[in-house]
Amino acid sequence: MTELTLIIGNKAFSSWSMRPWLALKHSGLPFQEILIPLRQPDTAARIAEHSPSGRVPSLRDGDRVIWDSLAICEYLAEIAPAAGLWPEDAGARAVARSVSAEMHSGFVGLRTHMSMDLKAMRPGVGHNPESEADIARVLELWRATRERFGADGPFLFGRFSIADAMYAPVVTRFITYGVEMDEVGRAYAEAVMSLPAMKEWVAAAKAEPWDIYTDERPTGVFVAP
Ligand SMILES: N[C@@H](CCC(=O)N[C@@H](CS)C(=O)NCC(=O)O)C(=O)O
Repeated sequence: MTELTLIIGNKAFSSWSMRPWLALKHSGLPFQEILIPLRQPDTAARIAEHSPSGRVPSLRDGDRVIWDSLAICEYLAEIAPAAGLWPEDAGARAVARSVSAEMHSGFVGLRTHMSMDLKAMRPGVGHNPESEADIARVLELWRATRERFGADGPFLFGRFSIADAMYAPVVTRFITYGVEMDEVGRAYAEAVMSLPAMKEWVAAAKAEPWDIYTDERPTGVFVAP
């Protein structure tokens, strides 16, 4: 088996990179990572060496290059079937794929007004009708999946799945921007933040030297509840 290499952006800011990294950690497959800091003079040239889309994340497996977060997660589910990255039950798996695709293609209000930032707390910033509508939908989605599929563990489909990897950066956004969550949301956020892989990613993010978002002044340093 060839060694996998995941090419990612800054851990503090690249939410798309966090998702397959968490899935890869969960798979147990050994991998190397190459971190390319975003918004630097050589960023585009460096990403172009690894990703035909000019975006990270990208995964290299021998002569295969897989780009785009969800495609990478799907690939990992195929090469590491024992990791159970999708729920076993076909019905649950279909819903897990639906909520993952919904995250991947939607929630523009949330992504635009509440960018992931694992270095800062900005309670109150970014709250507007678009982001609030997305927040309501996310909380409803978490409640519905937990209620229907969550009996076997604290994650959306019980045990950790790609759906949780997709929503992990939403959890950190809710913390950074002081989003009020219901009880189900708070418990789910705690489960995600308690994952050893998540702790490792957040610690590395906080130690990074780069700052990207200088326009809004943080009111504190990111701390998971
Ligand atoms: N749909 C893509 C989105 C990837 C994306 O937008 N990545 C950003 C970083 S989070 C990027 O590479 N931006 C290029 C740049 O900032 O130069 C995915 O799911 O992987």
